[in-house]
Amino acid sequence: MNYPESQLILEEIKKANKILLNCHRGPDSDTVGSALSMAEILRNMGKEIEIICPSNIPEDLFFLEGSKDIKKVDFKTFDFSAFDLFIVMDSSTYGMVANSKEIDKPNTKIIVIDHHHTNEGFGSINLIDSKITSTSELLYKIFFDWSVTLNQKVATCLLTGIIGDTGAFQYGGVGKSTLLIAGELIDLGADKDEIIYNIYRSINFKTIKFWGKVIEMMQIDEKSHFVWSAIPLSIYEEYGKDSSAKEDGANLFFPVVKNTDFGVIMVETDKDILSISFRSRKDFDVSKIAEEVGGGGHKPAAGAKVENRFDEAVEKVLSACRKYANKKV
Ligand SMILES: [Mn+2]
Repeated sequence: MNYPESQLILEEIKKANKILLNCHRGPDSDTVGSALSMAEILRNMGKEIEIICPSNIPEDLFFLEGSKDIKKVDFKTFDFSAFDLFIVMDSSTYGMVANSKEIDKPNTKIIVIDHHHTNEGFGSINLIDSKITSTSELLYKIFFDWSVTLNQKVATCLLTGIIGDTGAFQYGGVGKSTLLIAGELIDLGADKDEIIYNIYRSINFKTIKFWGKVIEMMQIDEKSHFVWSAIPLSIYEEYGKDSSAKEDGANLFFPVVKNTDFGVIMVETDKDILSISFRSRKDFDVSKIAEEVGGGGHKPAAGAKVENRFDEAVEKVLSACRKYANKKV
């Protein structure tokens, strides 16, 4: 048994008929892989499942079966009453689930399964393991506790989540356990090459050009040892408004610059809404800065959303960066 909570969660699932699952705002491979694998396991148990998300699913994940059926909903108006249970995965706050801090949790019973160390434990059962590199890896361990068989579809979704959240096994925290689980998933039929091809080698030309702009506008703060780039809405729109361009660009260019501790990319994704990704180069904990501006995440990678006029929001983020950079957290 990996986790005592596994059984408690299974008991709640057995009691429920209609179960709701989520993908968090700005969905990534881990949240989509988690939701789709859980959906498959629960459907095989005879449950009726719906997956909801406040944002569009990125096209590079459409190779995952069922990804196009994930419903984009407005959490303000969505009717939760038809569901017996809401399993929330890979989301550290309810704001990350609903895409707004202003929206209250529904009355439906919530189970939280996550790996963010900033998770607020907002469910009635919370299984949070912040030592695990991805929620998909955590689910592998839960499914093991449940003694369920993983088919090829489940294996593919879980490996996609693991590869996405570890940057193809690059990030700190990846060790024997993650690699052994990845090996098991490949044995179960997950196609590593297909996953890599879809996630890392299927980039829109316009997005590449957007990254060119991001790099051109990148600045280095030599005193506080970080790089940053702030992209206004006009440029984001000019280059096609690709919803995953910021996250992917953050992974590629912001944790790699010599003589820095971290990098920050800020993109105005809608008028006066600044979406921010922080990436650490080595041991620096960027989740502290993200929390300072109302976000959260992990030590090597974190994010936030600041609603303010573009230049004011950028200034707010930069001053938080300088505050923590000088503290040497
Ligand atoms: Mn994750």
